[in-house]
Order: sequence, then structure tokens, then C-alpha cells
Amino acid sequence: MKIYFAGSIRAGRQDVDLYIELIKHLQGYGEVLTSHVGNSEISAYGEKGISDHDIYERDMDWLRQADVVVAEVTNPSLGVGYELARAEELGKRVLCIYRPQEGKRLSAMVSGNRRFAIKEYKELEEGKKTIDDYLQAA
Ligand code: 6K6
Repeated sequence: MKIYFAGSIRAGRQDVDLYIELIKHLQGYGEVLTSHVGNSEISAYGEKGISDHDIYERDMDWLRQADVVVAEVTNPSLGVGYELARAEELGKRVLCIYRPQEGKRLSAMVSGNRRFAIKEYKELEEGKKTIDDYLQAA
């Protein structure tokens, strides 16, 4: 299985440790094409040595190859929102996982899309279980 994991990069790296663990878990199911999203050396500023155009083309190519998209959507990110829209257009299966935050709500453009599976969770172990339930139900 080819898995496209989406998570905030330039919109903020505060959840990178969580992404690392979720990606490790997903690697038990197949190839995570976007494992750099969980690279703690990649700051919110940028990945060295690759242009934005090349990032875009590379990521869109991976998205086309993916069997499933798993997005951690707690930290709102333009890039993740864009990837979700393109994934929908490409007919990909999409799981969005979200940790409810006091005083904030997930964008209705994600939570209101019935083509996406949207699952709330509180911490890593529950997130992994949510992924298991989704991927094993396929
Ligand atoms: C790394 C750190 C900052 O910039 C970089 C290089 N950029 C990216 N490298 C790989 N994928 C990227 C990069 N920027 C965005 N993406 C894709 O968009 C990833 O697949 C993420 O899921 C998503 C993050 O979007 P932003 O808007 O938070 O950056």
C-alpha cells in the first residue's frame, strides 16, 4: 500500500513529534511516500536544496500514486487543505485525524466533506487505533 501522509510544514511544526510516530505506525501498512513530513530537521522555514516548484511537482506525483491519504489536520495548513482537495478530485480514500482544541474548530470545508472520513482523537495511541480501524476496514 502506498500512503500519502499530510501534515503541517510551513504552517508550523509544533506537532512534528506526533507526525513521526504516526508515520512509523503507517509504515507497518506500507510505504509512506511523504515521510519527510515527519522529519524533525525540516523546520517551518524550508527544506534546503529543493525549489517550491519541485516540491509541488514531487508531492502531486506522489499524491497520484497513493492508494490512501491520511492527514493530521489539527494544525491548520494551506498545503494540507490543498492536498485534501486534490486527493478528493483524484478519487483517493482520505482519512483526516483531528485533536479537538479548546476555542478552535476544524474548517467546515474539511469536516463538512462527506467523502472524507473525519475522526477525532486525543492522543497518539488513540490516533494509531483510529488509523488501524480505518485501514483494516478497507
Ligand atoms: C520543508 C519545510 C518547509 O518547507 C519544506 C519543503 N517543503 C515541502 N516539502 C515537502 N512537502 C511539502 C513541503 N511543503 C509543503 N508540503 C506538503 O504540503 C506536504 O506534503 C504537507 O502535507 C503539506 C504542508 O503544507 P504547508 O502549507 O503546511 O507547508
